[in-house]
Formats: sequence, C-alpha cells, structure tokens
Amino acid sequence: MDVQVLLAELRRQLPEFAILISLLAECFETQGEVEDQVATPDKKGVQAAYARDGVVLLKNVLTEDWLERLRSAVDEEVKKGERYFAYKNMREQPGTFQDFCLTSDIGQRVAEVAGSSWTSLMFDQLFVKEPGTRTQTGWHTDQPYWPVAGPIMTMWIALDPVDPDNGALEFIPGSHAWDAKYRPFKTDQLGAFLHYLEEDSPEYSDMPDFEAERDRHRIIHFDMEPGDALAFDGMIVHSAMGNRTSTRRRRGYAIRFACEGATYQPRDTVTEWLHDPGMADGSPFFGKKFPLIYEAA
Ligand SMILES: O=C(O)CCC(=O)C(=O)O
Repeated sequence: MDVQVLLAELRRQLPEFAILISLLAECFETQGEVEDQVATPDKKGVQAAYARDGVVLLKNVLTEDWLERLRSAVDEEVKKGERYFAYKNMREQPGTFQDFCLTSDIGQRVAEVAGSSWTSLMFDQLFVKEPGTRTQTGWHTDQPYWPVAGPIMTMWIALDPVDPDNGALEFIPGSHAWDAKYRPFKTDQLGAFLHYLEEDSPEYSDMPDFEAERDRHRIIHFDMEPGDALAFDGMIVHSAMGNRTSTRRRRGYAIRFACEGATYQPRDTVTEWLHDPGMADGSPFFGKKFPLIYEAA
C-alpha cells in the first residue's frame, strides 16, 4: 500500500494520534505543498495526494468544446436572475449539463482520483461569483447537508481563471480525516452564516471560527485556469473568497459524486430534495435518482 494512503488511513482510524501521525508523515516528507500536487503526473500520485489532503488540483479536465458549451449553458442559466447557491440539479433537465455529467469522462476521472470501482451522480450546482460579490463563503463541510455517508467527491470545475482576487476556494488539507462532524448551518443567498441546523444533535459539533484562527491551520488555495478542476472530499473544511474585482467573473461548476462505500442515510432536517423514498436506508448510494455513471469493467 502507498505510504501516503496508509498515513491517511491511520489518521482516519486513529484520530487521537493525529499529532504523532503528522510527525511520521513529515519523516516520509509527505507534507508537500500545493505545487507538488499539481506537478504529480501519475494517477497513483494524484490518488495519494487526494487521500492525504482531501483535495487535489486536476489540470485541463475539459476539452475546449466542453468548456465552451458549459460556459454558454451557465450564461443561459444565470439569465434566470438568481445568484450563487440557487442554481442546482441542472443535470436533471436535458441539455449541456446533463450531457456533460452522463457522457463525458468526468465520472471515470472521479473513480480514478478516489480509487473507486464505481461513481454515481448526486447533483450538480453552479457557483457564480460576479465581480463585486464581496461576501466570503463561510468555512463549512459539505457532507453533513446531504443524506449520505461514506466517500463523496466534488469536482469543482473552473470556467474562468480563478485566483484570490476573484474568489478562490480555500481548504484545510487533511481536515476531511479529522474525527469531527460539523453542524450544518443555514446561509443567506451569498453564503454568509445565518443559523445552525441540527442544533440538538450530539453527533455534531459547532463549526469553529476558522477565519479567526487562521494562523493555527495550514490553509491552501489553488490558482486555476479555465478547464481545471478541484477534486475535494465531502468532509473537508473549506470556504471561498469574495470576488473583489470589478471586471472578472468567477464561474464554477460543481458536481457531487458518490464513490464505492457511500450509502444512503436520509435525515429529515436537511436537503429533503435529495431524498429518494425508493431507496432503503443504508443501501449503496446509487439508483434511479442517483445514476451510476461509471463502473470499472
Ligand atoms: O464556489 C464557491 O463559491 C463555494 C463552493 C463550495 O463551497 C462547494 O462547492 O462546496
């Protein structure tokens, strides 16, 4: 087994030894910087970086044709006049988003990065931060909002150049393997905190104020070119900066996938639109509503 995959597994299984495991990781020089991930050309290296950090940058996942088609589809969609969080599940309607999810190689890419024998499609979502959208998207984890347990991956595809000026995403690498489940919360249309959900559930703890304690964490962001994608784990702590430019849009297309080992876990508090009464509690996370889009031969 690759040493980095092994270390990630140790972190997951033995959270009480996190500091010791980090020291061990340093011995193996696994605390590579972002550039290491980008430069890592082989599939095993990408898989190991993803297992270790919970996020990895993939260069050029889109062909020019898909890039142009997705940009046009996004521009049509945003004509509806909603902003930011409101655009989701476009893949349910015939058209470019559906074609991309079902016929491109994106599902196979997910399987390769996760080391999974199958991937199913949970939903897709647009995150368009227009110039002047100053609101930062607060620190959060995604998975507590969704009726699923186990490995979940988002592919966040940049349709414009992305950097800290126009809304780069930020991550705390390794946080996907912390032994913590952070309480989901409601936000306004721009992603700013309003109030907690599941307030009485002992399963969750409140989200620490990561913004206030930035100097206590290793926080990374990725500059992206159009057509690059970030693959990130459903449990990683992340946020997104505001767009403080006056001219540069930041269009991101995020697709959420379930991987081998993911199971359906409905809860009535959040995202009821992702519930499927036809699926049994605890069953593998694929079915009519969540189609398998890749299966290893
Ligand atoms: O793109 C953004 O602004 C936020 C994306 C995000 O938080 C997510 O995809 O979970």
